[in-house]
Amino acid sequence: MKGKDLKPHIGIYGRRNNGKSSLINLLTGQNIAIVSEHPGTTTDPVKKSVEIFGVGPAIIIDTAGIDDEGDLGKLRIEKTLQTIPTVDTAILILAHNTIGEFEEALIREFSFYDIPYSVIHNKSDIEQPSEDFKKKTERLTGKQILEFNAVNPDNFDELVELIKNTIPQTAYIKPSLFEGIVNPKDIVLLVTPIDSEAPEGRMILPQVMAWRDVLDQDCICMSCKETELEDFFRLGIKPALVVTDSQAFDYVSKIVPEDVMLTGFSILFSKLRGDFEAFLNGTPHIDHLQNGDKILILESCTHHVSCDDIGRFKIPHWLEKHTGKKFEFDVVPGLAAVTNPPSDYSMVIQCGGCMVTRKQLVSRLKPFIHAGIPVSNYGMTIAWVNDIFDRVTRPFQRLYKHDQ
Ligand SMILES: Nc1nc2c(ncn2[C@@H]2O[C@H](COP(=O)(O)OP(=O)(O)OP(=O)(O)O)[C@@H](O)[C@H]2O)c(=O)[nH]1
Ligand SMILES: [Mg+2]
Repeated sequence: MKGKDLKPHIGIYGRRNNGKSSLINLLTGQNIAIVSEHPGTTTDPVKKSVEIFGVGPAIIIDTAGIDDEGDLGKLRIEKTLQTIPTVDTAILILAHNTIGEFEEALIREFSFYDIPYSVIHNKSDIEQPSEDFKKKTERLTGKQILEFNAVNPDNFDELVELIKNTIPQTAYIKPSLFEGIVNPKDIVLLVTPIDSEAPEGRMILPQVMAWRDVLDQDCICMSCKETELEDFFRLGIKPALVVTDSQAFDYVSKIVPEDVMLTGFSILFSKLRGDFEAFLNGTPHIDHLQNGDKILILESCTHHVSCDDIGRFKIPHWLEKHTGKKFEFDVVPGLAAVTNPPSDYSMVIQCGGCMVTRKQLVSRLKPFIHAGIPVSNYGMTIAWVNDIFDRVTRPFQRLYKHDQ
């Protein structure tokens, strides 16, 4: 996982002119965001990697006012709302004793996506929060407000403390790939094909990350190409687990003895990428799909050509070949919004998600899981159409309940 994933993502929300951008400048001690007395200064969401006093490195997202007006305003509000699933924590900025339907809409989104948030009454130097307002806010949010002013604050430390306390630990913790699957001193064999797409002189990031994680578990890491796999097993060494590139599943599974656990890099990485249990339970639905069913392919990057090929061509082809049926496919790239309602789809297949955070993937799939639509990912789908799903998910049985 890249370093940026370990920085908490903090989103700032509220009506126009409430002081969202001012707060960002104050927190970072820099003139990062444009501030003006004209409502509607910030138009598109602005994402910045920053260092926040007392909090540390973070990604902060400034947004357009949630009460923006007109056609363009509506589009801006939509953009603002779309950032919510991508943040680890949110700050709701109120001012002028005002809380109403705009804030209620935000609060609904926060709770749907399980985003912790804090509530600040800014511009308290102009207008102090009234008792009625405090009560109403507490009723709607279940929280006490922090009285604040971003121009001349006398309780900056309280603000920092509040933000620190609303960042969940999961925003920092790097989950382990192998924890719970192997025991200390186990031997783990990584099967790493070196084909024409492999970079010159080095291994690719998932392989390096896996190697490092094996060592972190106090295990022994070994590695070979698929072409030396048979030679490896002639050595008489019995690994506790073999991890292979998913593209070589078919070949590798025939060589690795049945009593040796086998899985794929893409399956392993789905532990870090999205709701593993939902993928585990959703994938077998492939065999219940009907002719003409609509399948949504969710990509998370916009530029990775080789992934593009897997999601747009290979997976649709394999699914139709495996089931002998014809489906309709919708592909949504990047973190773009899905315009159709979840119920339009019979199944959702998510890419590996190497470009986004776990939280972003979990949030993206949440509306579908909520609507009872089965979800899978590339790795598990590839395993299913190769009739190897049960075997390559077996190593995870200790960790997750399996419905099937
Ligand atoms: N008196 C006072 N003025 C403030 C405070 N916070 C911000 N302002 C002023 O309010 C105006 C709006 O501040 P911004 O930070 O641009 O507000 P915003 O929420 O980002 O506004 P939009 O980008 O238009 O949605 C600016 O003139 C700020 O200087 C405060 O706590 N007290
Ligand atoms: Mg602004």
